Amino acid sequence: MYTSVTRNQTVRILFTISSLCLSSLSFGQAEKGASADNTKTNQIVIKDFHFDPQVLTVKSGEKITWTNRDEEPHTVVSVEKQFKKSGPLDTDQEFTITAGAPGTYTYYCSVHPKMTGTIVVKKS
Ligand SMILES: [Cu+2]
Repeated sequence: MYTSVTRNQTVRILFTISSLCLSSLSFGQAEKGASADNTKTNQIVIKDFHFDPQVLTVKSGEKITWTNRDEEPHTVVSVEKQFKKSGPLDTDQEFTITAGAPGTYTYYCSVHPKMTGTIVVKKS
């Protein structure tokens, strides 16, 4: 008898929790839709001598921000000088560009030229 009551309560609590989750989920989506201002920022993290993600696909006009999470300084330099290069980024320092014309942009770190990454810009 006691166990069945407890189980009923557990079911009710689980149901309450799941409906709370559902309502916060739909609220989050509504909020996201309201703040559609076309200035999406795409993040690239520099960690352990790697650009992550290695290949990033963005739309023309979007922002791209690199953040250095290494203790070493790194730079972001376009192989074909298609965008402005960064200065040496210290730990936790950021560098931001705005994606230009559609195309494929490869870049590297001038301090460690084996570090490379690619940005694919699509039409917005
Ligand atoms: Cu580097």
